[in-house]
Amino acid sequence: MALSRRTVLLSLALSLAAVPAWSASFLAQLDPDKDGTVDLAEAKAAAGKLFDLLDRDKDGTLDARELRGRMSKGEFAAANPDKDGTLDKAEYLAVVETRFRAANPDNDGTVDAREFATPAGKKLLKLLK
Ligand SMILES: [Ca+2]
Ligand SMILES: [Ca+2]
Ligand SMILES: [Ca+2]
Ligand SMILES: [Ca+2]
Repeated sequence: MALSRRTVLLSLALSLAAVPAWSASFLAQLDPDKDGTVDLAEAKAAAGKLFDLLDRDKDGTLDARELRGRMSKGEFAAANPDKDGTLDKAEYLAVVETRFRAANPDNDGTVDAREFATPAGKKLLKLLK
């Protein structure tokens, strides 16, 4: 009896831990001020961290290989107006800003959970984590 009750409590604890995955792990990284939404400054901060993480050779730029599918060829070309074959951080953050605006159709300055679930929101997310 005690065992099954313990099992129930354990699975309850596990499901409780799983439910706030959005707010706890997902938003915890993207939403340091914990207001439940991601503003442009937060998006850029997260994108900057991801940029450094993806820049394996630490040359300060991302090439298509380092981006590993986060952008299509066409998107990469559009994001790289100087055509040097790589994205520097400014170019990367410019794409983040464009995608942020696309993901925020209500223009309230933030992307919330509902907006992140849209195709535009998912595209933005690819550059944030
Ligand atoms: Ca926030
Ligand atoms: Ca690099
Ligand atoms: Ca470039
Ligand atoms: Ca919004």
